[in-house]
Amino acid sequence: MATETAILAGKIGAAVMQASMNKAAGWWYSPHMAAASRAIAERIPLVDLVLEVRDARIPLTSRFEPLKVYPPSSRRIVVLNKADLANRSQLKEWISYMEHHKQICYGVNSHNEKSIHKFLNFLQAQIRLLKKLDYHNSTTTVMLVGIPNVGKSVLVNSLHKIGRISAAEKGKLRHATVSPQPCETKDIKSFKIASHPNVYVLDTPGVLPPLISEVEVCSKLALTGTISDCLVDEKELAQYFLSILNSSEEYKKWAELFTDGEAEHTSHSDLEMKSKRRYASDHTQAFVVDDVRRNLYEEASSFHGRSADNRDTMRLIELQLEALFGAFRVPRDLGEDCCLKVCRKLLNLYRTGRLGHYTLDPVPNYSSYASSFSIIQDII
Ligand SMILES: Nc1nc2c(ncn2[C@@H]2O[C@H](COP(=O)(O)OP(=O)(O)OP(=O)(O)O)[C@@H](O)[C@H]2O)c(=O)[nH]1
Ligand SMILES: [Mg+2]
Repeated sequence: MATETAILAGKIGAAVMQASMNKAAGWWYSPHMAAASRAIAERIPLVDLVLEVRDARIPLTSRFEPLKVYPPSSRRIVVLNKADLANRSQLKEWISYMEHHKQICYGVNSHNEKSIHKFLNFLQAQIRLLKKLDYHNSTTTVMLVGIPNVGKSVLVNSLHKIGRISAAEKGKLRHATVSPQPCETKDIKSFKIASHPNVYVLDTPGVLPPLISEVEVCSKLALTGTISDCLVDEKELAQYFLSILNSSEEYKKWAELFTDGEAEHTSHSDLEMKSKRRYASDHTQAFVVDDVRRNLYEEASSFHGRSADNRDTMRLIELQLEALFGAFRVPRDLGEDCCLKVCRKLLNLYRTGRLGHYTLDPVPNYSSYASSFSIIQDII
């Protein structure tokens, strides 16, 4: 990890750890989370299949601690959700790594119908294998577990929608509550995803470990949105993202979009100009995203500082944040608030996949880990 990335991760991680120790504030391991944890533990031995939903960007950091005591088995599937946000080749490597260690693993994008269709077929094949001769006469219960905000409820909704349609169920479509904020689901709820034979999935509240002792784990959870932004300094979080972006290859892919600044100077139709004026403050508009990419690319590629010098790389990050005021059309007269606005918009674009695909957990080296059972147990 580059030095400035490590320094920022350390600062953010320390703030999260501090907040996690202040139990009275209720930010961490709230009473509802403790109750959910007990309810999930009671149900694990009773359900047919457990889907451990993890965030594909952090396949290791987002593991669900309570499952650590169970060895890999055909009753447990690790689902790497938000596959659309992760680096594609590293996702493949992570899946091979898990399979190499006998852990069933599947990458999915819960917002994509085709991906859900494939996953549903895979799930039913696993259930058939599990139930064998009993398959046609039995009802199957599948429980989704995981840390907050990994997409359990979106996955449940998508499976319920597609499963219900393909099973020609006439019942009313139900919805699990979904939110970009963590800790939205408060109760365990059941949804039907197949008929003849019946398959039900249980959506559960996200549960974090009562204590996390590694700062890097905390900072990755904060960046991916697993824990609330109010626990950390959002400017530091935005800087942390920029340090990851600058040390990756992702921004270099934007070069072809902006050859010789053409994108800026091409003439636009009246309609286009009107639309640009109307939606100027909406940072999710394609033309704003393009401006953001161009500014980040131009600052990073024209920067002549020493990448090994922490002060130089922090200067680049400051230049990029400065340039983003214009790209996001944020006026500078709001003082501290305008900087916060820029940082929030930047984090939102990163978290919705508009600024590249990053896998923050490196895939372990097969050979060096193969002999260490305790380390593999920690990962799987
Ligand atoms: N890009 C992308 N976003 C996703 C995907 N799945 C979920 N999300 C987004 O992630 C956020 C959290 O989704 P939820 O389904 O509420 O997460 P959860 O695990 O149920 O969260 P808790 O109930 O708080 O534990 C929402 O903004 C979703 O739109 C996915 O596959 N890809
Ligand atoms: Mg939920």
